Amino acid sequence: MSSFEDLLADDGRVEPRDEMPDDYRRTLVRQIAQHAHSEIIGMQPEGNWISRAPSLRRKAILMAKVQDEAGHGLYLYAAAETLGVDREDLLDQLHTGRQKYSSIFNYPTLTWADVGAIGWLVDGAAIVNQVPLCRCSYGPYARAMIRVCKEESFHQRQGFEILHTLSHGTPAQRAMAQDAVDRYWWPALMMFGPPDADSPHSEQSMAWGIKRFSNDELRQRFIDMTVPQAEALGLTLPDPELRWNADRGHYDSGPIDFTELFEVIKGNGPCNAQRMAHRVRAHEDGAWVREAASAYAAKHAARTREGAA
Ligand code: BYC
Repeated sequence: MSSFEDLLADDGRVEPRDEMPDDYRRTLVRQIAQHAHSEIIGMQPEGNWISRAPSLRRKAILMAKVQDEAGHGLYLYAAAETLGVDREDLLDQLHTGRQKYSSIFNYPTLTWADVGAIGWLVDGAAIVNQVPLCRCSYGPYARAMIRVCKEESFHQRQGFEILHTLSHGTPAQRAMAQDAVDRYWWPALMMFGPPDADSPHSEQSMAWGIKRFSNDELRQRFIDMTVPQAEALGLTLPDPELRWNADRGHYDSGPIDFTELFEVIKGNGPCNAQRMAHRVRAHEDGAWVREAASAYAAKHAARTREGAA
């Protein structure tokens, strides 16, 4: 057995300088880069509401959350770089459509309640998916996930609290909360990816300890966790087939329209073009910041060298 296989068999962590198969490295770069891209594209739907948040308190909380997402992108690009790839190159692949980002961020945020639904459902789904990634076999990714999960859990609670306030407010606020949940429920379930039978990467990624559970297992875990929370909110989930199955010890649910997921992944979701155009524009507008930071770093390094001489 190679030392890589020994490490996996012992449930150890693979570190950047360890030997690893090329396909393992490629799979990690693909997943971590997609994850990083999702974090920074994920700033857009909520960023849309910063200037329209209903109070100063809500605005401050939302700004902090969106900044956290930029930070998650940063940890994840840094984790990807330990595998020998360049951040500029990853961003170029995002901007030219050669790398993906999560389908969920291609849906519009039409009302303030959508900010609540994103926090509760989207961050809730993200936590279910990401807690097992804290035990991922690649050390830098696993360690980045620990902090990300702590922050996601705050995000999920703030979304729940927004919806709780709205669902206990006026009839119009309650209707707004219900409408947001109706629109975000199915796309949140699609975040977990295609069903196991149609997931080309799952088997190998699980054998390598990158994924610890399959897409369908995590989706089921999310449904089981969320149904009682919807009851606590006094809101309904838009699936008439949702019911507790005592034999299975899980909630049964209705069929998911995966053709919608595949269409969104292909670029045909409601906001794909808008999200990408905004991202490319933001990157171009930020060129001067990157140039200034590089110039500062070069000066700083030169001064340190002079001081040492
Ligand atoms: N959207 O074989 P599969 C967040 C792709 S950020 C788009 O199951 P895998 C947050 C998949 O990439 C949320 N594409 O793949 C941020 C593959 O395509 P390629 C992001 C999807 O990798 C801000 C193909 O379909 N979280 O939470 O084994 C604010 C076949 O799929 C999707 C992560 O990235 C999708 N939903 O499993 C709030 C977590 N699903 O690469 C919240 C880390 C599948 O062959 N990633 N595809 O062209 C993962 O856990 C896994 O990559 C996935 C997919 C479970 C997503």
